[in-house]
Amino acid sequence: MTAVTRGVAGPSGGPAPQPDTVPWPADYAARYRAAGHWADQPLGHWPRRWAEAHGDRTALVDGATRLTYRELADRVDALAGALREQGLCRGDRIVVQLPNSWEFVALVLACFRSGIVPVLALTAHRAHELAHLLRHAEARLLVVPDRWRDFDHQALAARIAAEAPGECRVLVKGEADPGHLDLARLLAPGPGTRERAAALDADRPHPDDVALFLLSGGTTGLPKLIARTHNDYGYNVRRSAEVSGFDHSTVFLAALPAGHNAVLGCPGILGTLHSGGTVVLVPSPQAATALTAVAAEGVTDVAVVPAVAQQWVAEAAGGRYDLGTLRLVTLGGSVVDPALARRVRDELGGQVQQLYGMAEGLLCCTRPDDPDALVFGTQGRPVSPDDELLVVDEHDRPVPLGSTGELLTRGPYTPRGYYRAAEHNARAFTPDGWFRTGDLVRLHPGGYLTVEGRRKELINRGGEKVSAEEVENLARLLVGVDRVAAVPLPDDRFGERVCLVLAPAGAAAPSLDDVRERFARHGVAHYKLPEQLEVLTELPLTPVGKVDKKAIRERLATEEK
Ligand code: OOB
Repeated sequence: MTAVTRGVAGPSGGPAPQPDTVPWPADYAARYRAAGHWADQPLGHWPRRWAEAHGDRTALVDGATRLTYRELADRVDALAGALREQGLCRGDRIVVQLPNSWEFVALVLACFRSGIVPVLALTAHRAHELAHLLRHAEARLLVVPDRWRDFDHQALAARIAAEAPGECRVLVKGEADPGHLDLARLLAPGPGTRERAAALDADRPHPDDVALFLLSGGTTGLPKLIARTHNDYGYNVRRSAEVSGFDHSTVFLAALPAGHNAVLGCPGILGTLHSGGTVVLVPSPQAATALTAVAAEGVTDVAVVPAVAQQWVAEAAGGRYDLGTLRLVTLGGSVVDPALARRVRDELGGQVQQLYGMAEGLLCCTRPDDPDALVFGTQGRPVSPDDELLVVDEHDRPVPLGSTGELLTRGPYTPRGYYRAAEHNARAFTPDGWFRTGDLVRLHPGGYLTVEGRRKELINRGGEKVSAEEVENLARLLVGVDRVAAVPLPDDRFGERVCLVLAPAGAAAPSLDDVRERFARHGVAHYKLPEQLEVLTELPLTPVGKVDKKAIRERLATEEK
């Protein structure tokens, strides 16, 4: 099993080994250290430090379970030690697929503490995605709930862990089957926890090591892994908490999946804990559940995608919930209609913050004291003074200020490449390290930006990103039609939905139900299943012979009218 390397240069004379990750160039790293962005501390010391500062305050609320900072730190130590005892080493990868729960938070922190690297999957993922993640990360452990929303995750995990290339065990939250590890047992502090914690202190990860892997929304076949280091993610968390005004009185509601960057660390769960506040975890963003939790726990801050905000506004109508404690409602992940953003402020209460970000790094947001024109009319400005933004045309030439172009970015928490993806990195990054976001934006005076569209081929379904290429590859494989295109179509509820376009060349076209059934049987996550099927005799082509998706979208749009 290879460890996650820091991309060091090869021995003199010999070819440099192919690094797993792409480091920041030394001059940039030096600058980020000198500016204090990179604290040069692994994140595993956080829970103990938080416990020293806020010991008896409530760190986490999950249903009837409430954990103080001290209890959280004890459980993190216990779990980190127990994972090491199971033979997991610093640099080993584990795939984590857990619903929002205090155990999820403790596990991520235990990974930071022990240098074991979590790959954050979604509970919606199924065999197709999980098998890929296990393979690509060469994971040694798959962490799942026993059952979740009527699905037997444990049985699926057993099957795909057995098919994984190396030895991969299964760790279960809930009732573990024989042969599987039991998360509750590993989390329980006991005799020996202290000694094991001391051993962890002696073998801490390096601050430039990978702390966690986030999944890219992805434009390619299968999700890429984004290696976030202790230094870079620590800054991401601290800085976003600072600009969002989080402090010890913050009560943050984690309603969207906690494995999403925005909920985990922008500032989200980690930013709240780092500020001494309280995190309330609910299993889903379902409006009644979430608003009940807001009222019951005195929630001050939430982060949601516009599609969820819309449901919350509808549910809150008539003043059914006491939402008077809300201070900041962060909207991000997909384009928000300014009219909805205003309704959020007027009907849920609190200030609105727009957040434009990506698992790849860059975060832009409006600030709590910004004037309405910026809060409702822009997606904010970068959180770090060292975020670099460049807006370019299709030939990578900078466009004039105020014109629309593709956003390229570099910065102290935007890694320079995906994990083990040299070929893709050559396309996704420029030779001098700019990440091509694929988003079309306009920059305004003062550094604020508006997102105008996108160049990349993905469908943004209520904040969940679906790669068009992935859907097309699946359609070719499972439907047996070569000429396919997946395009976004406008959707009232999710903003966009997945439309699959087929040109079956004489053969009979399958029905939408049939396609969905084949995708589901193949183990594809539900949110990627096509919601509309269009059959054409020919796919329109661009002058260079590529499928002309713009023409397809325009044609479908006129047909809808
Ligand atoms: C967040 O992260 P990802 O990695 O799921 O998706 C990133 C993409 C962006 O490139 C952009 O296309 C879109 O999602 N996006 C937005 C947006 N925020 C993200 N498009 C329009 N308006 C916005 N406010 O989605 C994410 C990660 C961290 C913080 C916030 C969002």
